Amino acid sequence: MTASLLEAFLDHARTTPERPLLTFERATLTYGDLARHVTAFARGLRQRGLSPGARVALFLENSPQFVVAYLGVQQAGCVVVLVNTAYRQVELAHILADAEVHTCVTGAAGAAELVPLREQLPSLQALVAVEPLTAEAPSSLPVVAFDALLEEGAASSVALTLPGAEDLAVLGYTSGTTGRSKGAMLLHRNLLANVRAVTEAWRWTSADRLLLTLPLFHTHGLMVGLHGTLYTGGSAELHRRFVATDVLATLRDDATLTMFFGVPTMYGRLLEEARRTGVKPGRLRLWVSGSAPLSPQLFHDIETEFGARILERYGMTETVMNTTNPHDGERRPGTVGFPFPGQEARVVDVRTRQPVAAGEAGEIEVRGPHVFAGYWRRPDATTESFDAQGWFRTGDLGEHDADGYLRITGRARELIISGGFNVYPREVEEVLATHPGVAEVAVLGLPDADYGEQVVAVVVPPVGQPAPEAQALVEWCRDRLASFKKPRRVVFVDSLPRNALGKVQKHLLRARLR
Ligand code: MCA
Ligand code: AMP
Repeated sequence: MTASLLEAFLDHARTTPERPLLTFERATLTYGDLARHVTAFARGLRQRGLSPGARVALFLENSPQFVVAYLGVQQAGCVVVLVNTAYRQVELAHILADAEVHTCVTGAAGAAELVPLREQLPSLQALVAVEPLTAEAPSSLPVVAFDALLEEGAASSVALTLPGAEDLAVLGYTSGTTGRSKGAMLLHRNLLANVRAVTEAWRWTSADRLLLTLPLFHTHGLMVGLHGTLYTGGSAELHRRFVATDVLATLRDDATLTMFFGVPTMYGRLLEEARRTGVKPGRLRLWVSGSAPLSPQLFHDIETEFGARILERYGMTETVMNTTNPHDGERRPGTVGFPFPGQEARVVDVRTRQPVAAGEAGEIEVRGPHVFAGYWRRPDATTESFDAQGWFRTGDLGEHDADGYLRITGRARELIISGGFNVYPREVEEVLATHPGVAEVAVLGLPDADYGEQVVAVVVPPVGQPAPEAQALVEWCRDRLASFKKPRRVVFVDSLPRNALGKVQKHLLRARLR
């Protein structure tokens, strides 16, 4: 019995080593090539003293090294910690300390961000550098070059045991209402169950070739795009990042591609680029959208311009993929379809926690083998998120159509989704509140034509002081947090509307600012 996605990949590498797997900047790696590097990476880590269960962070852009490190960490029996490359010191220090990361695989920019945090991260013992570093690492933090680690591993014969189904594979950091992110513990069996369900539902086979331009440090690119490719024995063209002009040209020129996955912002930009240049993509068998709501307007515009009905699906870091529109039946715009095979989803009343009838709104709950094992070292948060029957509370609001299609209608928790990246208002508020020109602040999301939602800060300056420059507040955030979390708009007010309990009434601010 296959216990992990890693094992499924190694099986393909054994039976069809010559099959192409990953093309990146015109160079192609076969299954056999990748497996050799993965095993060498795993041995290199073990040779350097990492024990099974140790946490290894990937703070890396898309590249073949990312894929080697991701699978290599797993083959060493260690746990992958995913880190968005946009994260700055506040986010990095929290994640690396919370997960007690032992080793971080990164590039020059990542090391420059990390090295000043050395004192705050006593558990961090080593960096694996995918390129020469510009920042000098302290002597207490050994740096090994990625290629040197592979050489060490290739020369080593250290024994490796494949991870078991119940072992922890990945910590995916995601925030709750508290603003401090928590590590969602995904076991090997969760990843395997979900990739089986997704590939079955989407009729994904070894004949498929995916254009993968989503970042690999988040669930969508990694656990849908890469996992599906590895599981089916298919192949992918990987881009370092999404650039609409390049993606459209690739879709026009490369007739071997069969699938594209993206967030709605990517579809909006492809459409705009196609209209501007007259360039049309070739025919694909499957276009998938997720991570944020796809507007019915964009769905129809893509159908008109590209001749394709996008398949929209719904997922979360904690659960990977939850529901999907049908591959073969009607793909209904504005909905996220039905649970994947072997999984369940329901809508419950937020007070009674009882399932509601079709057409009635409530909170979406999910259950099944794809659902994570809990939050890392946060039993309180884990208990709050599950009921006694094992249903996980997603924090998303929704309702069912009469014939069962699920619609996401809102969020029970405070969350802004900008271009598919999550921004928790509380985290931005905490950073802005430390600026001397801010007495009070509320952060909220307003509609944005490109990113879906944009971050807006409403600021009360200290009494008797002039308001600071809006740009100074934006820079304050940019220096401390990922740049995509900075406010796109700053509004100054004399006071914030509050209810009798003193809670800021964001819905009033939202109505006023629209
Ligand atoms: C970049 N910027 C953004 C965003 N992305 N601002 C707001 N929202 C964003 N999403 C800012 C940068 O900080 C920078 O600001 C400036 O835009 C230009 O940066 P650049 O990298 O050129 O950005 P871009 O080309 O505009 O990027 C747009 C993008 C990217 C390609 C749509 O945001 C992206 O890759 N999104 C995908 C996110 C994703 O994979 N989510 C899945 C999460 P400055 O110049 O001022 O510094 S997984 C998930 O949600 C669940 C599981 C699910 O269901 O999938
Ligand atoms: P993350 O914490 O990055 O895993 O983001 C998960 C959240 O993204 C979900 O809880 C939803 O709020 C949102 N999301 C994912 N897919 C969709 C979708 N198709 N439509 C609307 N929201 C979505």
